[in-house]
Amino acid sequence: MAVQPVVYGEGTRPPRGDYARANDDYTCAQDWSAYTGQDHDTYRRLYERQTAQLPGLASQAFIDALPRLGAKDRIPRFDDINEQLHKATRWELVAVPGLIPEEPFFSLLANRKFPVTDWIRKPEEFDYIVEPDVFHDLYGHVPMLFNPHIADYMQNYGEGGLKAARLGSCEMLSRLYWYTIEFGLIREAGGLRAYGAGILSSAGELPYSVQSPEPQRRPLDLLRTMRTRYKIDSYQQTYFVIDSFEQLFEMTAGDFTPLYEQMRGMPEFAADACAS
Ligand code: HBI
Ligand code: FE
Repeated sequence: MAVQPVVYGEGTRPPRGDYARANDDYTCAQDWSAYTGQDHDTYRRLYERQTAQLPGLASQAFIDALPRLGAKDRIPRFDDINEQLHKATRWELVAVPGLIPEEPFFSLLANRKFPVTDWIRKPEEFDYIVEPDVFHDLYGHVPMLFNPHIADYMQNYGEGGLKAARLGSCEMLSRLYWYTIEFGLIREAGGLRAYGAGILSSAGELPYSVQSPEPQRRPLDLLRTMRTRYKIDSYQQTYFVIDSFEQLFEMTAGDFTPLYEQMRGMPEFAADACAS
């Protein structure tokens, strides 16, 4: 049965990936030989530009783990990264043709398999792309999977997602993912730093999220964060800050069912709302 692609955002764009080659669980093989010289050069240029600006902006845990991705001048083979990643936190990268529906996504996470989109943006998309490509998924997400607390938090998120799907609460839970794994900030000894993949893979949003006076920065709070809407195609107007990865893991380790019930009767917040 050919799996159906997922469209992102307002659903006007056809997805980029070739879903016909995906298995029933949406995974596919990373066809490394299909990458062109231009693809590898795009990855090299993205890697170089992003890495030059990490000091003082990216979480130290990210900076320390980044070399585990291996190749800097070409798109790495996922199997090469898996050797180290599995030893470190028992996670495994699997290739996917792009965004996949929530339940297959949650199932992969619940089994410590991280879906990595296997195509890369075109050179003309160097500065911005809406859908996650291999640079966003590999560079943005994978180094943090070497951190034991994030590794366990991501598996819990997958398990929690399967439960949320049964409870009709995926939208609230996806906001937690968005404001932590994608756009989370952390207070470290050196100051405020980014650990979210959407920030760490973006040349513009990395300095903006940590240094700009424009957005508001609030302590991560489940009831506030899961009721705060987000936009997928602009810099965030609100960032949520944690004090440590242990805090993130402990704060989210419990059963969310009562929280979903409690939030159903409460107002939501716009992405730029200042109210508490
Ligand atoms: N699919 N490949 C992929 N990568 C994601 O990060 C992803 C996804 N599907 C759904 C999704 N993220 C979010 O909606 C989660 O909150 C479920
Ligand atoms: Fe992502």
